[in-house]
Amino acid sequence: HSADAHRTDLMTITRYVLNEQSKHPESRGDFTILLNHIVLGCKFVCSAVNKAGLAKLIGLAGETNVQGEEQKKLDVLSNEVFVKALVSSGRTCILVSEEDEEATFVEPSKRGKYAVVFDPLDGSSNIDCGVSIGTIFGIYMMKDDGEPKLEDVLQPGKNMVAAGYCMYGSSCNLVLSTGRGVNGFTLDPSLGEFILTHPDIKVPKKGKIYSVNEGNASNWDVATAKFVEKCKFPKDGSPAKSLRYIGSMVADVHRTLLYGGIFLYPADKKSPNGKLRVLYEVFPMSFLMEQAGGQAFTGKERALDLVPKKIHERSPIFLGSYDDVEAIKALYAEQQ
Ligand code: AHM
Ligand code: MG
Repeated sequence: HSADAHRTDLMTITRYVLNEQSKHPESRGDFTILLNHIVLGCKFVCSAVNKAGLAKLIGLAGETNVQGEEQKKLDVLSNEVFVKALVSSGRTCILVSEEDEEATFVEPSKRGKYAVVFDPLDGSSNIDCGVSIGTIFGIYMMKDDGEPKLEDVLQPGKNMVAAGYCMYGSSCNLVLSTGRGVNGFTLDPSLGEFILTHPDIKVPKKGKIYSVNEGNASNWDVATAKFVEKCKFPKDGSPAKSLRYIGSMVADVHRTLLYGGIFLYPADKKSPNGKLRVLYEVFPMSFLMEQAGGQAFTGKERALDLVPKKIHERSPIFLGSYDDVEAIKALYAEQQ
């Protein structure tokens, strides 16, 4: 009968977070409310992404609607939905989005104690060919009750109280950590609810896959080049690793979490700080990877120790299975 129980006792993401919170009497449901607004944003983007191909086919995209407005691009639309949902939650003070040059300071009457950093639609160059894309988010607690300042979001990743992503793929998957492990939820479209399908995700200690844009190889530093060489031509008798690279961070990290291995976006001569953004790409994914038992390294330090100076700062990143990240750390140590 346990299989029956599994199907009828649905652990929704709201129920899960409420359960978590009841262990912490000091939190008064504010986090649950904030998360519900993030979840709403994810459901909206999921539905918009699913319709995108069709809209294009029947000639909606780029055309004007009844109000005479041009159809908004999906990433712009997603950003607006997230900003409005987060502000109206009444639980946020500062928002940093990849889409907005400046941080958004929430007006005093709608302020709460959280700061949210997010990339509303990462990998948007993949939309037109139907490849998985996603939303990435991280949540900080404001440092104090005073006026919100940019410093409140320029905190190291280890100070995040929660982080997660939602992947819009063959199914819609939301992966979340509130600092006590990682859990995966899948959207049941008929219920409109995220149901716990991947409890307590642990990344395998060592993986068989490496994931990197090898087109940049001629510009890599010595440690990265040596590492990838070892993946292909291991000298210790272990089998060569497989290469998988989607070019959509959420999808590449999701696979790494579930199957193990390593995801790299290293520095190169053309981009000395790599490509990915610290606050809303590197930090949330590093937070999840550590919470799942893996590691995240910048080439210099533990990724979550980095203290960003600017909201759109970039950093090289190596994250994934514990042993695989250990190997790249050793190669960087050799270069010292
Ligand atoms: P974007 O924020 O402009 O969509 O770029 C971020 C994406 C990530 O999803 C992905 O990991 C990376 O860019 C791929 O970059 P590249 O095409 O250089 O390999
Ligand atoms: Mg992005």
